[in-house]
Amino acid sequence: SAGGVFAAADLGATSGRVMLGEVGAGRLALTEAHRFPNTPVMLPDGLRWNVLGLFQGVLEGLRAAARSGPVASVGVDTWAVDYGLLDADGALLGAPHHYRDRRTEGAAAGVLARVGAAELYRITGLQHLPFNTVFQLASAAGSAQLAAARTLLPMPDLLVHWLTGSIGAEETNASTTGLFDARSGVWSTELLDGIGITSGLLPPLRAPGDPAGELLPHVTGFTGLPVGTPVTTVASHDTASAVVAVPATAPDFAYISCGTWSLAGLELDAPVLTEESRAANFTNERGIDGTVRFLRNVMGLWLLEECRRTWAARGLPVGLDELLAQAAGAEPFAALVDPDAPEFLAPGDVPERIRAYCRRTGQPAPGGPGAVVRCVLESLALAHRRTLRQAAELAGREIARVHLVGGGARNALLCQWTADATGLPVVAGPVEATALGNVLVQARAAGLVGDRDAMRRLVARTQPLRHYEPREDRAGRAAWDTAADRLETSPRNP
Ligand code: LRH
Repeated sequence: SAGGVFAAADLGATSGRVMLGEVGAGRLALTEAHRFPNTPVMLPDGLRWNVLGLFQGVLEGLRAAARSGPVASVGVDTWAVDYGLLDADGALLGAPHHYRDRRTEGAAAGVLARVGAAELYRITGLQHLPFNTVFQLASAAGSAQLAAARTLLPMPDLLVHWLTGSIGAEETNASTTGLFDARSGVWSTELLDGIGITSGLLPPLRAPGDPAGELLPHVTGFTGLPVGTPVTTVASHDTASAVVAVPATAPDFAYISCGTWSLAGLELDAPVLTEESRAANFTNERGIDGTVRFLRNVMGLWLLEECRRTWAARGLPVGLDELLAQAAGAEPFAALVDPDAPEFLAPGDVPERIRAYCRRTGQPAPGGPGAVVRCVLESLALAHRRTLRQAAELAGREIARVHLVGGGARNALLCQWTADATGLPVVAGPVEATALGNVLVQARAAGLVGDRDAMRRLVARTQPLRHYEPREDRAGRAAWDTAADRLETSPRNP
């Protein structure tokens, strides 16, 4: 029967993994070949990705994959916006910076002075995040590194380059750089000229499904995969891959790709580039088949992860089940924060930053882990509510159900509270949406699955999903409405 196994290398902010996806008629099954931690490293000049360690993890994953049987092709996705620079010999110029590095603080101002925020949005349709590639490049302006750079490779494309020798930039990820034209789907030469970046720095674009070359001889040698094993371009922005695997069976859905970030929004046919959309800081990132991921970044489970890291360093228990049980028992709506407040972006003592936020806004500061976790999860659920309501309004669409995919689908409290806060049913799962989306695009290129709807139906039929209904009682609903109003009207920095 027609079928195949596809290897998905998926690098996330906390771990990388190589997953194996078996695809056949009505079948889609995922197994983990290898998982490895992703720990950024602080150097005197900033926070860096350990990109060599990550590449080695991918190679080890592919070796494990080869041991388990034939692999039809390989695909790579990672988080967006970060990149490596190659010199004229094709060598990597230093370890890539992590987008949470503080070097971009204030860097946007120079770009905005030259191009103007409205103009930038008109071209790129991109939400303003201080770490967008365009602002990272601005913060490096005048550096010896940038002067020596001949090619910029976004993270997934850098890894594909090391696997195959090929040079290209995949378009879903390119759309997050702030250098890409949201309407025409190509690099914006107008913008590059405006901010003084030579267009030669940016490699040719390629689309999900395009071939990306074959594994280099030393890669096949190390991994044991056969010579000629192809690498397929996938939706290499992890969020784009996750959206591919949203198990929607009807068009009126919203999604929340919930992991380190909560990426909450809609799939559209065309970008929304209105002034209202810009003011609400919505983004028009590219999905597969020319679709638009109209969404907003919500700070996401990063807040909880940083709390756990802080508490673990003090020897406190940080088991997720235990923390969620404590949160469930803590006082409801005691303190609420805007998860997108800039002070939560950089790594650090998030529990203390939350307490400082609460003191500043006249709220009781949550003391123990249960109260802090309750504050984080209620605040995230309210941010999900605000973001999805805005998305529907800005795009002129109705939402009938919310698909929450990614690691957050394991967090039953967050799923239930998202249902309660939005007043919409939440379908939670799959947890491994990104790896599934990576696999599905490869399988489609191999002719094993059909269009977007067919891919989604396959996910819906084969993956375990959990359903959360919003609570119906009047008092319960009113409590969320009141909490939402409280957060909307309370100034972050009185
Ligand atoms: C999620 C993600 C998100 C980007 C951020 C940098 O992993 O790719 O879509 O905004 O990382």
